[in-house]
Amino acid sequence: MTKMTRRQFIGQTALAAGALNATSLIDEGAAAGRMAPMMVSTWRHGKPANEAALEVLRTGGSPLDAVEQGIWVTEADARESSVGIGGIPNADGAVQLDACIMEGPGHGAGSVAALEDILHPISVARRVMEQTPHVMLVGDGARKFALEQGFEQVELLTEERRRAWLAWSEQNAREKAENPRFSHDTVALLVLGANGDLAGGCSTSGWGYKLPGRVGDSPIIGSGLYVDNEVGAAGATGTGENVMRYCGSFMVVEYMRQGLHPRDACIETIRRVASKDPLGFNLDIHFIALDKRGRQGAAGCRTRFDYSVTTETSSEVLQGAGTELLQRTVP
Ligand code: SD4
Repeated sequence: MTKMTRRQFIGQTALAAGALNATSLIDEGAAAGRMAPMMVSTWRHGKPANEAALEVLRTGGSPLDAVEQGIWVTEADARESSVGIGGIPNADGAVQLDACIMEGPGHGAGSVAALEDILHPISVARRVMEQTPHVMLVGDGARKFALEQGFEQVELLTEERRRAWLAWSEQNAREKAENPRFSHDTVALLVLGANGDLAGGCSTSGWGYKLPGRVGDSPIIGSGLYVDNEVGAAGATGTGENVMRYCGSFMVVEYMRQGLHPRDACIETIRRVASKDPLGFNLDIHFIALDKRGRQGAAGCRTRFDYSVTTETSSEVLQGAGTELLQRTVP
């Protein structure tokens, strides 16, 4: 029997992952080159964000507008414990938000981190990109900038989260260590416009009860998000510390540049990181990717990684490649 090359193996894993999505018409459409506009986002709750983004495109908005306004939906949903209002606070009981936005044409990027009191950090990130010579503002500086830009001050800590935080803060150090509060709702949203331009955004409240001032991967360009209009876009969710040490989203885009299908680019990124990291496949990292041709894919370190894909003709929650596929030995 002839030995499979690495590339052939990757092709096979793509087929296997494709089988997981057998009910989806999305990949078939992409093969026929008919899938722009397309929205891809993390998790099941990305679907309403995708649908809002599609509506923005339909009414003449740009991919960047679609990203921003799509993410508004998740940021404004107090039930989501990892994004915007209703996010789990830090160890001091303050909700600190991280977000970034990036557009393919011109490589504009804006970002905010550890931002308090503002409902839509994604919009503040866009203002940083459009109104300042900088890429990133953090903490009090970001908050001051947002207020100067006319953003309203909002109480982001809901009563439910305040009570949960109080109960958490009364635990002793050992109990806290045994019950880390990490939640999985970060929204990353990638948009391919009908004109072929890409944009992306990412927004989160991050690690629940994190140390005050802790910043994860989500607002870091190249880690939680990366967009290259020549190639594609990628976004991440999961334990930020394990993404930002490897520039995860940038790596996914670079694999797409080398010709990999978006799903294989996500798989290869996780495999490469796992091969270097002491945590191996226990990294808890997940990626979504969308290329310039309207092909999409996702992979994550868990048996199920749900992500959402929306086009003009369908809006679905799909399953990215999971650990079973990632752990198959590469010959
Ligand atoms: C972080 N990556 O702050 C974010 C959290 C996350 O799903 O994605 N949760 O590390």
